[in-house]
Amino acid sequence: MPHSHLRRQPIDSLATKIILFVFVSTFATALVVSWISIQSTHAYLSGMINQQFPVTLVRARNAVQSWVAGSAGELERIADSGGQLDQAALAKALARSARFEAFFLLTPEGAVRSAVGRVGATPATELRLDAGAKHLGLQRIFTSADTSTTGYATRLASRKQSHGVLLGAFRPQGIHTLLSNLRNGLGESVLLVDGTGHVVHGGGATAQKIPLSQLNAAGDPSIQDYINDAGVHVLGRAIPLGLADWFVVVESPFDVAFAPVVSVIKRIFVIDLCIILLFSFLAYKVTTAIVKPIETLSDGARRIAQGQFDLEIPEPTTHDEIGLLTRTFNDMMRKLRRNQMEIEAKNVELLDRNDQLRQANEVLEQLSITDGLTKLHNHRFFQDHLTREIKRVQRVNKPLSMIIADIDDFKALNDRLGHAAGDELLRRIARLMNDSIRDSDLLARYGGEEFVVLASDTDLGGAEQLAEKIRMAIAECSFILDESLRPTRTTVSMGVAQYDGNRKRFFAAADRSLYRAKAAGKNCVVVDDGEPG
Ligand code: GH3
Ligand code: MG
Ligand code: MG
Repeated sequence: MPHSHLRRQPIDSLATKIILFVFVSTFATALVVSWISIQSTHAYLSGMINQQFPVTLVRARNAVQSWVAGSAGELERIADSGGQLDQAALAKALARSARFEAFFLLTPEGAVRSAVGRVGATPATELRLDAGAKHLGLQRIFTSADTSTTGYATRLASRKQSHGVLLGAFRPQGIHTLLSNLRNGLGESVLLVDGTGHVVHGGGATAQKIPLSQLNAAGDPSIQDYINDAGVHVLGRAIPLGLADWFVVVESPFDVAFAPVVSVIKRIFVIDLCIILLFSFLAYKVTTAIVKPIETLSDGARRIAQGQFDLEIPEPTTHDEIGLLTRTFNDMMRKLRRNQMEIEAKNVELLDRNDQLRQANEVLEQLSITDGLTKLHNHRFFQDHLTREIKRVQRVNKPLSMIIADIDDFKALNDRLGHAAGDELLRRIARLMNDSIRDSDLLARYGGEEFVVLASDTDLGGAEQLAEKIRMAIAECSFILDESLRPTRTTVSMGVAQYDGNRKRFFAAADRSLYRAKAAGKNCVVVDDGEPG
């Protein structure tokens, strides 16, 4: 089963870094593009407003001026009609007029003498009735407490019958329609305001008063933005009307004028969000496609490091770098596995060989210290053992004795019964002697038909007793050595000596004693008396 669990990504993993990088770069790009788009939309709209407002203003001024001029002409004709300008004549004229909704006959001081038309309209108390001027021009007329319209006044100075002022009040709808028609679709209103900033005709405006001082600050005719007295944030611009001290103002709510920018911002935000999410998702997909095989590989590498060679990573069908890497990895793994198996097999073989060698060594070592015929320790082992025993007895201060035994007339027995019988006798005597000694004693074949016993912790007397015991055991035994089944008897001579601190003297003393035993007629034990020769 391939190992393909998806582990939680650590924060500093390659995948997180790539996704974060894509996210940040997409976000930054979107931010820059959005900023540029918003800026250019804003610039475009500002340009349009900057271009449009003056055009609208000039058109409005011209329209108002020509409308006023037309109205003045009409009023002039009424004034110059020749007849008595009484109530009836005014009513007749009003019925024919499309521009006026009321006529007032005023005293030269401005007091209303008579009026026809719309009831409730009253001339403003502050009518501008410049002395000496025939045309008194545009006037403000209140139609109720807080609404006003415009009128035009002309002096009837030359007429005896109606000495005073003729004031005509415009139909508000007339100017209103005029101003409304000038709008350009930027949500703007075209207003007519008097010199104090009061809105006389508002083409759809809600404001009552315009901050004229701000609009004309330092004679700057550029577009201003301000909060009007209806509490609306507006963009506005004013130019003098050229009649009285009035102004034409164009005003557009900020929200309406820049609605396209807001809509662009909204759309851009949604698009940005989609782009960022899409790219982040793609980055996640791509990263997973790259990082997952790498993770699987690194997992494999980690397992190799732990000594596991039994895994095979599923190879991708693609021929890209990852595919190549995976295939190479699996090749490497297979080779490692093969090598590992070879090494293990060789190791088993080696262990086996080692075992054999160890056994052979043990046998060899045993052989090197054993006499092949009697299976007793050999001369060489005896010498080594003696060295150890000397050291030990010196340390513990105990006696150490040696018995050398030599079979009597062995040559004759050999000659009589044959070499094989001689060998058998050697084996039987070895066994007999071995049965006579203690575990702590060492019996060895010293050479030819000679044996040696190293009796530990035994003094000369003890060794003599042991020698005597051995001698008697052999002397009393009859041996059957060949097919003739004839019992044969034999004897041994023995020399006994005790270690006195000198190894050479130790041997010499034992040897000497044996020689004496032979000289004394054999089959006897001679104990070293310390006398040389
Ligand atoms: P003595 O009583 O004085 O010891 O006389 P001996 O004949 O025993 O002594 P000698 O030293 O003259 O003879 C020893 C003989 O032991 C000579 C040799 O043929 C025989 N011999 C030595 N080693 C072996 C052996 O391994 N097997 C056999 N069968 N004979 C051996
Ligand atoms: Mg001998
Ligand atoms: Mg002998």
